Amino acid sequence: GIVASASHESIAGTDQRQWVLLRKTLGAWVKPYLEKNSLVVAALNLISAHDGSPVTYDHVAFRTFGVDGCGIDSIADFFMDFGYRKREQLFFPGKKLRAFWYSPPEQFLDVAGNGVDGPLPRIFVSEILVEELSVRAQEIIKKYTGNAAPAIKYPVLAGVLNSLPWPTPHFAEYQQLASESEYAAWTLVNGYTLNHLTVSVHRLSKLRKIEMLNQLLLDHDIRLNTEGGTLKVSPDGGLQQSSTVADSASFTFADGEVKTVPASYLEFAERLVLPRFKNIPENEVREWHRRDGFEVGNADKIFASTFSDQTGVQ
Ligand code: OOG
Ligand code: NI
Repeated sequence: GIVASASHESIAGTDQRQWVLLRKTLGAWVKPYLEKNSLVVAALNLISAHDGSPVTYDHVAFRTFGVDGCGIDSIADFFMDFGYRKREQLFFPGKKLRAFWYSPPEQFLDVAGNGVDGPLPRIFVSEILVEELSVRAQEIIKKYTGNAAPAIKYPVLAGVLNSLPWPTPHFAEYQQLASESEYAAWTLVNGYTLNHLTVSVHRLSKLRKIEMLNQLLLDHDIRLNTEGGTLKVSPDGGLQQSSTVADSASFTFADGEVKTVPASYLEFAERLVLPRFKNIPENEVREWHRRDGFEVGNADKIFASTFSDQTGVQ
């Protein structure tokens, strides 16, 4: 009796610590992202100033190279170990990309709290299909992914400490990659840093409709990604997304060249109540009553948030 209950208690205790560590890790990932991306901070401050509700996150996203153990699983394993569940694959043949999304432990879908202390975000991880790129691009990528040891065993550390897991690249290689895939070029100089955070729009109060939020941002000169139109709407209408254009950062390449490269961006997602739950009173609607998941057609356009024709930085 005593032994059994003691061991049961200690398991429950371990469980608690697990969620604290997960939240602190997410918080540590957000910190350098906010330090590097002043446009994101400006957008978040604007939202806070115009809306009384806590700002919470729908999802966070990462980019990876699908080769040498540096792909989707390198980052997803951490979240799976901490209770996340692997969900659908999304495929982008034109961009030579694929992605998976991961859902958080269900008990944390609707908890109260601000930022990473609120509802746990979904995780979206993509990878570039390296073997489908040109021989030259593959050579460049593999030169770095092949030299990512020992850091590649600890991608979470590289991410939260904002430190590239591979050697500093040369500018000519970066340029060469960018001419073939701006996604690959971004990943080469940003590694496991957060690609974007996404504000959960329907959990806001005054700004809980995404068209109102977009207008507020535009009125304050915060530029939004216009690829395929500012508002991205899934065919079923239930998932509506928009995003800022990426910030830029100064990067010192291995050959000493200092250049401006794209950094990260902020996204916004409104999930509408599913048709079968449309009669539920508004104050009883929970996250699981809403459109879940992602949408290839939306995502395809959101990727462009870091591309030069959106950022205006060559
Ligand atoms: C991810 C773009 C897709 C979404 O929510 O569909 C996306 C990226 O830019 O790496 O974020
Ligand atoms: Ni996203």
